[in-house]
Amino acid sequence: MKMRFDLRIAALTAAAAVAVLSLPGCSGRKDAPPSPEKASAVAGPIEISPSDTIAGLVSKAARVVPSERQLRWQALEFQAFVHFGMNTFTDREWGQGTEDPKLFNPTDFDAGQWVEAVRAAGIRGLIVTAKHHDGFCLWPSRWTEHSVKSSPWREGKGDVVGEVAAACRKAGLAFGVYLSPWDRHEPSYGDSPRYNEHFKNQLKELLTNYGEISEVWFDGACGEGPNGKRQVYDWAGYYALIRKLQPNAVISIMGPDARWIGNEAGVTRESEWSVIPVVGFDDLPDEKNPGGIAHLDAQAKDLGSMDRIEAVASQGGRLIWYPGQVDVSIRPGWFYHAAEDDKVKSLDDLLDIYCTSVGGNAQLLLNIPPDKRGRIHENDARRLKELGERLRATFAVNLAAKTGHTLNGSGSSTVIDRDLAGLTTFNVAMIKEDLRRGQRIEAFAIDAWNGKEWKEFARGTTVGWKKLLRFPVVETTKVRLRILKERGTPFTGMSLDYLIEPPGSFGLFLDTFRVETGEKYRGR
Ligand code: FUL
Repeated sequence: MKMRFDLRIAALTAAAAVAVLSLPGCSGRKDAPPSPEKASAVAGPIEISPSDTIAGLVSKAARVVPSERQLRWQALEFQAFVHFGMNTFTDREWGQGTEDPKLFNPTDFDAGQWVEAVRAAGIRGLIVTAKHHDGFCLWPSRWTEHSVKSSPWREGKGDVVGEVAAACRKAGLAFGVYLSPWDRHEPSYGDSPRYNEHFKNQLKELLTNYGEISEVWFDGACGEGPNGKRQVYDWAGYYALIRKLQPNAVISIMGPDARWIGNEAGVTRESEWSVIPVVGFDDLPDEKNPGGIAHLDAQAKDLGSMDRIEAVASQGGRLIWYPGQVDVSIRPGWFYHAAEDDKVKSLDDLLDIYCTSVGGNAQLLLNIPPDKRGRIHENDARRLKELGERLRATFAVNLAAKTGHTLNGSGSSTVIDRDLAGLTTFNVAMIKEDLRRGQRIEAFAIDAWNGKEWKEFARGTTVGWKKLLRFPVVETTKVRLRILKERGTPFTGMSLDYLIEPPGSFGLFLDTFRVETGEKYRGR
């Protein structure tokens, strides 16, 4: 049922691989210190090599920043994945491609209901499975008969992609598409050039007929076609088409903009880096390198530590901005199965997933599969509403806002003291880095003043887009954030003021439900 993880490792496109930068002052003799005045942020690969000093590598790592499209994508934080299609009607996870299109017949399809249900959870974008591995298209593609137009639904005049895109637009949600390159129906599959043309034709329809597409989600599954040959995908061609027709769209998983987190259980690493070292310079997935980016194992425990960066530098490679996306289903399966109606994840589980993904420097892509009616089932809709209410209640008031702070020191000794507005009670903390200045924090701790001395109540490693920490209730008048380890020595002149300006990048919150019930946090 689960896909082949080894094939899901992400890819870097030649299109995105802008000229590799060699920064003066950051390579050369082992003892040469990095040159702060020459350091500037780079939204693109930075070359690393055996001649880099340790300090030089740290300096380079601190300088890699996201592209504008990656930054916008990261700010979405929480998206819905919607698996809907032939499998919904056959009660399967993977179809064969031989299913009769007449089986596709939702009795009460309502894209507006999907959008309302996901918005209730605070979700800001939606990605629909326009075509899954069985090849059945949810839009009336002119390149195949295996689509909604051959189904009885709306007498073959319907367009799921069109209705969902319109509902998202109306509600202000970002809209993206999942398009499976693996197609078990299409006869040209396996005849590589012919299928690649077919696939690009379909991609073009999706990229031109449905307004702004925020994300194109590619899975890496690849099989043999009816001719017994293995399909060789034209990734470079797919990426070029997307960049041309939808330059703001993020290409995920088998793509250069966002990587798979490495599991489908909603778990992030304790240290989740967006600055990732990759070996070599040959980026596109091929037969020898189905994972895309050379030697990048999306499931590896360590993707971005300085040890890893050093190891990659010793072989020669690049540092890229490659943020993680957590795809996880609200139910055991990706598609709807009536037998799983009572297996919708609990609110606690969803909160844990939210805190460790959105609050763990990743984007959360929560799958919610509509049922045979074409509606999000009541049980899932109820859970989404509960989740949204809980998140809104918790994050409504930042108890650390509008209070004074002082900043002492810089680099690894940086301490930010913050006076609170009187005695304040909280059990959630939030820290954010300004990613336009890269991802730099390697370790931090937060202390509370107990009237006599500072007492540490939370600590963590990476921060990135957002770090959320949950802990037993703390009551204090003053907190301080200590940066224990930081990358980017060349930036010390600028200090860490980006952590507290603009307001909202440091937060303290009270999740009252946890106080009342004494609920235990089971995540990190
Ligand atoms: C996998 C697919 O094989 C699953 O069916 C599902 O779509 C998941 C999100 O990606 O690769």
